[in-house]
Amino acid sequence: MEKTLVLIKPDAIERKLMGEIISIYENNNLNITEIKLLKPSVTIAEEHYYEHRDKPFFRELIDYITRGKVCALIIEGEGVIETVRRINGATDPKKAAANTIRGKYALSKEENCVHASDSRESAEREIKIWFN
Ligand code: FUP
Repeated sequence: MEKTLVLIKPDAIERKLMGEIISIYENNNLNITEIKLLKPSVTIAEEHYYEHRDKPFFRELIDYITRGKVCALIIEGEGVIETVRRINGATDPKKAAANTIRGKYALSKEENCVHASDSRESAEREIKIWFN
């Protein structure tokens, strides 16, 4: 069965949106099979965002994701990688549809509430990082 790694990121936790965001996944009939709340270490954050290591925004991205608690979820189901990315919406809330999580709640393309794996390969890699 297909799995994806979702993160509810610090800006959303700080604004008490964790329950609301989890409800959105559940209301879409998705199955959450693992969940944990943690303050990520810099090591975990750097591993997670490895593909962005050479980008100009990398340090800020690591500071942001490690500044508070993150809720990590595994969601399972057929086609779940694509479904969750559709529910999350575009990276930049200015481009995200109004009925998506980022369209409703993201503050900016940096503080954009949620992460979800973008392929089976990244899901497998990211699940190992967050749930060893
Ligand atoms: P996504 O797959 O939608 O989470 O987006 P990306 O993999 O392109 O980007 C991952 C994270 O990098 C975003 F969630 C926020 C951050 N980012 C920035 O901080 N600045 C940018 O210009 C682009 C992305």
